[in-house]
Amino acid sequence: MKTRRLALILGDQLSFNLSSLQALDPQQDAVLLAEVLAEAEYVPHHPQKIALIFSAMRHFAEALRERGWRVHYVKLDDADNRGSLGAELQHWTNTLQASEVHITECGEWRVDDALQQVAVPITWHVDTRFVCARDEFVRWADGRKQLRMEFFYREMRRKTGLLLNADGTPVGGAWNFDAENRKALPKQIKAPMTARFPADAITQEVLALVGERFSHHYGSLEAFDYPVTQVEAEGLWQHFLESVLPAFGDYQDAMAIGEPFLFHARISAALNIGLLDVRQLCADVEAAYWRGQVPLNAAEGFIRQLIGWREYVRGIYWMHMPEYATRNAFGNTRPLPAFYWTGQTRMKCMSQAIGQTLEHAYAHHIQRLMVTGNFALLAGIEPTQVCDWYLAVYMDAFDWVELPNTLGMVMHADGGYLGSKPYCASGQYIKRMSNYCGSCAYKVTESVGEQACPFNALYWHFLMRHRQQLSGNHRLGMIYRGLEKMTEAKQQGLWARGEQLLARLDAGEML
Ligand code: DLZ
Ligand code: SF4
Repeated sequence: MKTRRLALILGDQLSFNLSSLQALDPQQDAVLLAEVLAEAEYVPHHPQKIALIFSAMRHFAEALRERGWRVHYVKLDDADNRGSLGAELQHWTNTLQASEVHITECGEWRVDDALQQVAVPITWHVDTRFVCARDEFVRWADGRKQLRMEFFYREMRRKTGLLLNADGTPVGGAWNFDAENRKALPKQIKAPMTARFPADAITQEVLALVGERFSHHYGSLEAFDYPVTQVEAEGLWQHFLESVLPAFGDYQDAMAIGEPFLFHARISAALNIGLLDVRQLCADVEAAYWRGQVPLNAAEGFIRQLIGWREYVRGIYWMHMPEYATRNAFGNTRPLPAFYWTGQTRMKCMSQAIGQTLEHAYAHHIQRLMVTGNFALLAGIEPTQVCDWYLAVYMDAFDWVELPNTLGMVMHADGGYLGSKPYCASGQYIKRMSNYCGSCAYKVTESVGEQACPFNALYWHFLMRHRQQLSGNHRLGMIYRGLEKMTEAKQQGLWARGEQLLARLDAGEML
């Protein structure tokens, strides 16, 4: 039978309610999914990330078949695999003599651009899995000189009705309870067990394939235990809701040696590839709050990440790509240190954050922002190299979410467009939020000298070298006043130690 219409479903579009699927008819139309080398290799993705995407794609294809769809599935090791999404789309459109091609808008500008080059007419569908459509965000941003997440978030709260009183005011009398989310982990508190999902036959086959083909990428496959179907992802989510969420609000910024997950949900990868639905997650968290199972700071903080920050960065991404990716407000040129790929550094915080990243393709928000990200910011690493690293090593990293977070929030390379101040911090912050410093080779209480924590001098060096750009920022005013009050000798000492550390990085030395 001749195919009337063909839907191409990408590796991060594994949702049964996907808009392109809804436009088609399982009785007559067909679906295409393709594992291709171009997508697996354009950055050296962590093997667990490739395994997750391939396994979830294969499970999704099976589930579609069970629902009566005609599915054409291209495996990476098929003899005639054409290597790229564009080439597969062209081939299958011709072979099936498809009269129309339907695609839900891509998550990545690069993929969107590549598919636009294919000589087939494409009907694009809005990605309704997001609360805020791309054009709706542009309308919201239009005419605003500076965008702020907080105002966008309030719009989204009003739009969804989440955590609102009957009169439209926010529950608890405030929109945002961020100040209550900053507790360090007390010694006696243990992180709950994480939910693990053993590999079935499909996942085992994928793990073997990925192990064989991508062993040259950094990161290990061994600990792969991630949900690969909607049902499993729902299991991970329910585990979080019941056992973890109540403490999430208090300890979401905390870090501890040997504790890669703490009170984090670990659902971001499942959510970003479409196995979970953002509206459902928010509804569940709100219901848990109304039932009295979770405190307001935990519920609000969680919902803010989903309908606030997550949608906000996506809006910014699509409004400013591809130009956004080239921004480099500090003019950084330093290459990414080799230890980002190996974790071999004497800085305990960095070796812990990078080590668990290699083991699990996961680190939580504060590890990414205030440890590996903070170091890259202070050390003046070239932003695109930092972005490519984050995109490669994290299981949940897709360009629309990773790029604004890394380039804008971590590196402040957009000059403060996305966030109002750079998230620069000395070792003191890491000491407060973790137990890393106690067993570090460096002394967090010292800023100069061989034993001194590198974050300390690099922090002041960063502030000194960008004084012109940053001293007018009112959120850094107090810090710059502190700097002015230091003696000339102290400033010179910090500068010299900073220069020494940067020279070591330039010489390829391990810190
Ligand atoms: C990240 C990724 C990988 C590793 N492999 C594939 C693939 O084989 N096929 C596919 O359709 N998508 C893959 N992806 C996701 C895309 O690279 C891209 O990041 C998303 O589709 C966002 O547009
Ligand atoms: Fe990190 Fe400095 Fe603490 Fe060591 S002393 S763990 S380098 S913050």
